[in-house]
Amino acid sequence: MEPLRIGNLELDGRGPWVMGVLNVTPDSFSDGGRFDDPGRAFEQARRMVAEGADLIDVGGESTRPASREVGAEEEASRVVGVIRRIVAELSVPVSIDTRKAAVARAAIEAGASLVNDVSLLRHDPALLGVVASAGVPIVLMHSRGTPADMREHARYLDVVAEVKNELAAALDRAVEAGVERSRIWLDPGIGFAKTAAQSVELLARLDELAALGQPLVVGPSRKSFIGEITGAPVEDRLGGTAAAVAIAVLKGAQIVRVHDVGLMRQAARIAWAARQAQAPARAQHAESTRYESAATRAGGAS
Ligand code: HH2
Repeated sequence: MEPLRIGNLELDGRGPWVMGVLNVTPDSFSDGGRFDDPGRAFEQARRMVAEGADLIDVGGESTRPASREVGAEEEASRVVGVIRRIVAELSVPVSIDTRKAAVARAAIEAGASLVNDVSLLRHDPALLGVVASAGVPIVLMHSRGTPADMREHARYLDVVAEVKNELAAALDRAVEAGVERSRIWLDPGIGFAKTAAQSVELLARLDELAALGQPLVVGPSRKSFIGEITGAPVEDRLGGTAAAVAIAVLKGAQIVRVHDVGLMRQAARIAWAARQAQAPARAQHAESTRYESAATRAGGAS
């Protein structure tokens, strides 16, 4: 796989990337209203960078179930100044979490170097053109329906196979529209049109999505599946988030999108180290299977 590039940074195999969440919104599910003032948003970005964030994902519209859609102008006005200041004062790449072409364009002009689309290209047909012509990477996150009705779409016979097929179709669309394959990252969309059981299954079988050959982003941070399984309220889901981050990285995620950067960076790094430690064992297993099948072909199956 080619190294991941964003702006002039490169993910060179040294470990998972941590994407710090910055919601400049009044109504996000876990931090709504905490950072909707530009000064407080910038301070939060600074804190996340100090804790080891590799990039900051700035969003100006909540997409939690049943959230209110925000107009492009209002959304852009929430994020543009904050992005400009982060890019100027903190040396960290910024991604823009938006479904809208106009917001993506304004954010890229302000210095964002990645577009994070939670609509899987369904919301705005002009988004791909903006991404392709700017030459920035894009995260294609799996979802169905809209934030208003996504709960009704959590119906799958095999959630992993269907998410994989829908991600593969979006990947093809992006490539056809002129986005370079190496600039496309995929995300199973934990909690988006997924029940708690489906979200957990996607984490547990994430390696099946790795077969698509693209970098994987996973965003389990503080989400409701953790509350449903553990009973913990949204302000007390650090342990559940850390476990989900560790599973995601062990199963093949390269980027984790989290609110609590310092703690989740530790969890991600331990899981990454464990994954590296498994690699020789996997290679050995592949080698022994090869010997076995050669022996079987030669008739020496004893
Ligand atoms: N989750 C949320 C928003 N954007 N992007 C990616 N790639 N993956 C995710 O899992 C993901 C995402 C929802 O979380 P949050 O931003 O904290 O909440 P809200 O949508 O209420 O602002």
